[in-house]
Amino acid sequence: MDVDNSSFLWAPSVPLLAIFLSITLPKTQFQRKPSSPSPHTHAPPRWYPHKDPILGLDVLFDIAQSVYNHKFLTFTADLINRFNGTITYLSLGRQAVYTIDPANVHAMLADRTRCQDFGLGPTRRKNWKPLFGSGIFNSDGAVWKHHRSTLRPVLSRAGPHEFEVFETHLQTLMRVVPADGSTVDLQRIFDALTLDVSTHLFLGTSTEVLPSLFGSPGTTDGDGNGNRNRNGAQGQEFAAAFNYAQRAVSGIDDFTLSGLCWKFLFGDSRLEQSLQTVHSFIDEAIEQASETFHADRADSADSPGHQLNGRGQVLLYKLLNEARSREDIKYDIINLLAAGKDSMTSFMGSIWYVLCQRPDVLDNVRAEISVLQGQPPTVEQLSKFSYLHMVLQEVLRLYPPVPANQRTAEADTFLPRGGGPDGKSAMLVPRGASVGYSVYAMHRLPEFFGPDADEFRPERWADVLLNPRPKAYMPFHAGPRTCLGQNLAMSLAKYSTVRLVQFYQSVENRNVEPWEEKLGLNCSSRHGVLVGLTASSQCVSS
Ligand code: HEM
Ligand SMILES: *[C@@H]1O[C@H](CO)[C@@H](O)[C@H](O)[C@H]1NC(C)=O
Ligand SMILES: CC(=O)N[C@H]1CO[C@H](CO)[C@@H](O)[C@@H]1O
Repeated sequence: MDVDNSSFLWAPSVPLLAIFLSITLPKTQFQRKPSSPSPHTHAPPRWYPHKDPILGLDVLFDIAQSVYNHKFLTFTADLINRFNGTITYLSLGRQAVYTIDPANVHAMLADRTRCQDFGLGPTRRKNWKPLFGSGIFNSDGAVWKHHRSTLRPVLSRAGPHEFEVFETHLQTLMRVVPADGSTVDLQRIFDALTLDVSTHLFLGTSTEVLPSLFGSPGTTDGDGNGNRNRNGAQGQEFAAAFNYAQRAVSGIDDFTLSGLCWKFLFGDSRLEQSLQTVHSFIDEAIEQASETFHADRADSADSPGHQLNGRGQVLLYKLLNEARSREDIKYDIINLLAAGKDSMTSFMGSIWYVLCQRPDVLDNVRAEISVLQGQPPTVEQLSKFSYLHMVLQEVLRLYPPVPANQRTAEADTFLPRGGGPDGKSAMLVPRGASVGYSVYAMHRLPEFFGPDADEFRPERWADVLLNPRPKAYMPFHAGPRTCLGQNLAMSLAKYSTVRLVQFYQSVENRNVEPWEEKLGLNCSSRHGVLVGLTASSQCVSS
């Protein structure tokens, strides 16, 4: 399942590298004159002092090296900081921008008049198409708007139904994961857990990958309606195919010599196969659900009020209820699974990476949730744990699951900073230029978070100064494309943190290496999150 181990050392980092180098750019003329002068005054961009003024290979080399050393995030942060937050540079001869200035990032993502000038870029739309279609993750303009407005209302806030699903899978976790003090990798466990939870929530049946990791049968009974349980081996096959397809469409392995040779000689037959596995898994789920859905419809014609037999909570049924095409529904589901799974794994992994090394923080959480006396929290109770909330905000600050991202200018436009000799004036951004941004770096800016910005200190969120939140804080990014799963993500993270603290009396740190980035589709810990768990006597499941 873990393809990363076999790949060339810096291969997983390539999406971010591509972002920095804007390899995904369409043809952009170097220092192209803007076609329509804007009413604002702009200084010329402040250029990186390239040693190679034609292609900018000097930057390429430095970045490749930082990626090789798993220091891309800190390297770019330091570099851009030296240039007052924004730099214009050459990426294989094309003009590109990199910024960690919150004013620029807000203008690009959230400014009403500006954000429409920036899109995902044509190459991403093309490369991602085989897996994501023209889903929410891979479309701009009217198509994106259509997906966004359909998905927003059906991705409801987490309520009692979602909590019940979380609980089911956390019970499984507690049942199958060794709690005798032996070392386990929580990141791997969370990777399985988040897939099991999201398939359960979105499809109504869970992949049950987590128990099969430990050679244990699943316990949930699918949709409880006699439909075939899509668990165990089939779930694992889907998980492996989905992971591989995500990597392949993102082009990660194209940057390794072995990957390229392989593709040249044999084509990517594994991608074809993976895509087929993913698509048929989802197709089958939709097929089953729609049969049940129509049966329910027929029933409820006889007895109104009995609609959907309670399955109305499942996202897939809600989408069927909207009478959308199967194709549309399939891509919505695939896009949602991709959006939620890796980012959630990263988030939960980071929470425990911190907790196992900070007994003081863990003790405070334990004290706060002791009112529950080992019982699962209700929606209401969970929302009241303010210390827990601060801990999670602080984890998202120092370890943002989506640490860097990119947009492409789709028109000649401008950004408020990056021009003039000191980089502090507005500057033109020509059509086709890519603009990369690092949330990781923004989250560590002392101007916004104080001189101890690099430290994990949840209490900072209680300071009035940081209330309302600083402009530089955007773990879910900002503007019209801001994360749609934010509420669900926070609820699942909080709920599972509470339950795991209750389940385990001690969580011993077994990480020996310092934290290093593992960049892939999202950012996680390269060495995993290693802990030794000891079950609590208070809260053992029956
Ligand atoms: C801690 C966990 C998560 C983090 C940090 C996160 C972060 C993000 C970020 C930064 C974006 C914006 C990407 C961009 O602007 O290019 C995004 C988009 C999105 N996220 Fe999340 N996400 C998380 C969990 C989830 C979950 C659980 C779901 C699904 C239920 C989800 C669904 C989405 C969707 C659908 C979009 C696309 C929105 C659009 O383009 O209009 N996310 N997420
Ligand atoms: C950053 O800004 C300061 C003051 O505005 C200026 O003196 C300095 O030269 C700038 N640094 C760079 C690298 O442009
Ligand atoms: C490189 C990267 O960060 N990839 C994705 C991680 O997950 C989020 C959504 O949760 C996507 O928006 C990113 O594109």
